[in-house]
Amino acid sequence: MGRFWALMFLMVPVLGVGVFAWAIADLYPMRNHWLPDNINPDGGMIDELFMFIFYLTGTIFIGTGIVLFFFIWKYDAARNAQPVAYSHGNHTLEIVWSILPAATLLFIAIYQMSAWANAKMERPRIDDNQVMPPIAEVTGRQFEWRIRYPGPNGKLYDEDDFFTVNELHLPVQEEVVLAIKSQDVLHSFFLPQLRVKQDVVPGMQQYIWFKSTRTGTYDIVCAELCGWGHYKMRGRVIFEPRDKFEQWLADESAKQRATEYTPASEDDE
Ligand SMILES: [Cu+2]
Repeated sequence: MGRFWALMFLMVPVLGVGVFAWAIADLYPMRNHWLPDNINPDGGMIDELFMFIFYLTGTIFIGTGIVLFFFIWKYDAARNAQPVAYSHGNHTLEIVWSILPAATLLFIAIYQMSAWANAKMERPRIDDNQVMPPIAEVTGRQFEWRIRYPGPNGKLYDEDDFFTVNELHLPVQEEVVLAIKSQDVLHSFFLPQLRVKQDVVPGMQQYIWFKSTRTGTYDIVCAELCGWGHYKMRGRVIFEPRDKFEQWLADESAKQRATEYTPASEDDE
């Protein structure tokens, strides 16, 4: 019976690796289950890092799966008359299995530093070496993304700002900065096709930046379980050429101004 369970344990790495290989090969019925198209020039670095860690952990997973199988197979109680013996440990072995993971983690920490700096520390700068101001502000709240745009005066955070919900318009082929924050709980602002993901922490003002090389409509997803309606906290990001983007800004702002304006009736006087 013990050998049956040994084979069952072996199924975990076999099926686990099989499913991943199937998805990477993009075969039916696992079409489009692997990474979506990358439309950010800086996203390649993130993908490389992702694949490196994926293959590293994958190899360790396969190795430990095989070792586990071997021990369950070999030391099946039904086939071993000798009772279990306990050892008091092996110092050399303990040092080896402490140093190896520590060195691996240290290596990953150093290896990913430039990707981290690029994505999270070095905010793009404009001509006079000032940090690039945000083009819009995104606020996560249960359960939507509320987006604030500067109105006709081009300045964010004043009375002519206007708002959209779950619809983020941005210019294509240029670096953009977004201010992001949360109104209530932890959310995570995730743009899968741009390889951008940032936790949104209540009480913190954060900035993210990226560039799209492709026009079109892509997903905005919340990647942090934030309550019962987490599943529906999704939006669209629409990349369009600069002139179309500016046209949209003007139209949307005018539209919202028109609905906001309620003339005072003479009876109120
Ligand atoms: Cu959320």
